[in-house]
Amino acid sequence: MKPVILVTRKLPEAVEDRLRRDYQPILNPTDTLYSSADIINMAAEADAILPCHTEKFSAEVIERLPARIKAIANFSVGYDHVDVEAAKKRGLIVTNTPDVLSDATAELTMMLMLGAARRASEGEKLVRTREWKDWSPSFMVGIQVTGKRLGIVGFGRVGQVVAQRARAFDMTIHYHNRRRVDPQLEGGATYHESVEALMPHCDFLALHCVASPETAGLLNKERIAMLPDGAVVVNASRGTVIDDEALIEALKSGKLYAAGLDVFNNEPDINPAYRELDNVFLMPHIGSATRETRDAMGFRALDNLDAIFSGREPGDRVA
Ligand code: 8YV
Repeated sequence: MKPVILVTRKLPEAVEDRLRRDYQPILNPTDTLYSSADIINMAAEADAILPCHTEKFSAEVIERLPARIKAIANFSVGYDHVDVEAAKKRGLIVTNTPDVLSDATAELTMMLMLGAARRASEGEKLVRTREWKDWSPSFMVGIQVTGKRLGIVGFGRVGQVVAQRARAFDMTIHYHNRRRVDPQLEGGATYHESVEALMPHCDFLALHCVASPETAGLLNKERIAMLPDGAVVVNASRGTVIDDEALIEALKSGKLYAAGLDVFNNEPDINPAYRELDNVFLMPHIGSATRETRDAMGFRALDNLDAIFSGREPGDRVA
């Protein structure tokens, strides 16, 4: 008997084809957003769950999952939506999909930097609403990305690709990471031992750290004050790493020139003040949203399931 996989969201065609070939998938063709109660009920028939970050697996949900569930094979690199300790306690295997979304997320980060610096939201709005009337030397003047200092918090897979892409813009790279990375992977980037030490070196600040209790509200009022005046902040990691009130205040006061945000606290019901600000470039959590990457994420999740159900250790085990 092929194992039964509960797939919580509609996945790319090629991924669902492979699921149908190798498993008995419970698919979600209408892409309905399931509640925790729905998932617990549907899991009664399943041997494993293939969820996205939109489904939360708290300790309570994990405790209520039927005993036959062996694994949660995430379609995401981030797994802050899963209580990993609770999963470990229950002997549940948890996997993620690293590597395959680093390029797409780095592209989006560059877009956030460029969009914020060059006032993309304002410009697009002007053209679409027919409010663009003329041109002058002072019209829509932004700031340049080329040659600036980029500070990266979290120099893992995505952070390192962002550094590579940013070097093509002649940016000088500074970073903070829990541990200094191998000098070969640094590519000449300067390591700072603390977030505080990094802040004064950031004309642009890109957040690429994992969401955890330690990084919640990492970019707060005190740290924003340590950034150079007129800095630009971009975030394509998780909304929780930013203290929204502090960021909004700094964008309003002019302490920060602009921000580019793809992720938010409480998505999609974000802090409404962001919508009122011209100097934020907003995207709806699409860092990995390319055809190539979404296929690769699905295949990576399936590689993990294949390993689990053939008694091998999955490549991307996080619990
Ligand atoms: C995905 C992400 O859109 O992989 C992640 O951690 O944030 C995004 O790339 C989403 O999580 C898919 O479940």
